[in-house]
Amino acid sequence: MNEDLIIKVYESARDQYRDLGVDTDAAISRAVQIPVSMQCWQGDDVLGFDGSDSLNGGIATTGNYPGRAVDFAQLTQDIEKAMSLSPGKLKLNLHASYALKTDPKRDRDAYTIEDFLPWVDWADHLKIGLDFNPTFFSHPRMDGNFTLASADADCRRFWVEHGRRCREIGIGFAQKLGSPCVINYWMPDGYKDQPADTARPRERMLQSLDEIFADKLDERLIPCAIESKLFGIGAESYTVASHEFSYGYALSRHKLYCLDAGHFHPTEVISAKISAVLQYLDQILLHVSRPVRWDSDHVVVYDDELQRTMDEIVFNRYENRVFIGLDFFDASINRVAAWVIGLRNSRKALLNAYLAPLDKLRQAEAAGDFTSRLAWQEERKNLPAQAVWDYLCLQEGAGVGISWLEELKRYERLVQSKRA
Ligand code: RNT
Ligand code: ZN
Repeated sequence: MNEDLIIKVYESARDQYRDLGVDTDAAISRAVQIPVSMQCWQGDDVLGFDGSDSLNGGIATTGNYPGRAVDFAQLTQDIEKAMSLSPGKLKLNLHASYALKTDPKRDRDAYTIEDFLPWVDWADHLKIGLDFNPTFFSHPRMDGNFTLASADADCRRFWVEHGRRCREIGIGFAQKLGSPCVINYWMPDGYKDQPADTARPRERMLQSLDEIFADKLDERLIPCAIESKLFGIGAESYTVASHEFSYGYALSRHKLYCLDAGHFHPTEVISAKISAVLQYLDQILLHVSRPVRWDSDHVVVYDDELQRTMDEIVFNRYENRVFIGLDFFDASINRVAAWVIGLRNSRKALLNAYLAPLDKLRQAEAAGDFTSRLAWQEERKNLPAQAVWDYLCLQEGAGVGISWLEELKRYERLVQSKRA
């Protein structure tokens, strides 16, 4: 589509929305301002750079599409490519396993910001913030699937120290980049079969987390979240940091709760939980993902649940209380395209939330006119949001329509396919 046509189509959409009381220009400027944190781990199948050659801890990447990024230069090149095709404000979400160790003998219990300086310089250069995650998986110091809840005191000490280091590193990121660094704690600890003792591991987990968070650091710079999970591969029967455990921890310790879309029973959805937990918590973190039959971490598509999730944030004015992070890893398609598709869909759903005829919906509801509410909800689905989206992409220089795909194919040919 040529530029003139995009603008013409946009102007007609703008008029249509105006008749419904929706300001499309305002919707665009709000939608592009919301930071979406892009997961670094989509680019290399969650392997990281600090020594592991296989992924464990109850998660798995499937597929063997060629062109996986294997080092800092390749991964940042891929991230930049994906970012250039994804409109709106972005952050990069880094895992501690992506350390570029200045001393090869240094282990995760001794990492400092020195081990991440190339990332900081890179982020600074791109003018984006960094979020962070301690990596409690893919490491020889794990005790089976256990880390912070291990019965082995030495093992626990190692992982507590890792968790503490990551808070300090996060403070450094926030200060150097002038943007808060959200830190997410996800621990895979759990059992394949039903344990005889479900309580003691949780007592140890709680104690370890309390030790990690004992130092009084400025949590406005490093909002810290605990991510719950229902089960992992090889930990199907019991997960220490379950929903009740993690939510309770966040509530009682003034932490954030991280809701991952794939970490609940298959008929549960995180969109239904946001306004409930925010009655009690100041802020939460989302891991926007897509479970297909299980916690499969499929690429985020533009489906009803994604829209409902973004609606919840926007309709309730939770923009400053909900941090949005993406969490999927797919190795069966071009990995950079996977990012672009997930990022574009997330932003498109945010835009569409701002384009909803919310006044009409809420007025109908307040009047008890549920007929009109349903009629408007259905009408909304076919309003010309695509025209507004195309215009947003044009303004942001992020590729209109599917033109990004051609650019991506070129990148695959010239860059990714040349990798060993
Ligand atoms: C695992 C959790 C966790 C990870 C990332 C890599 O089930 O969702 O968030 O996916 O930390
Ligand atoms: Zn997650």
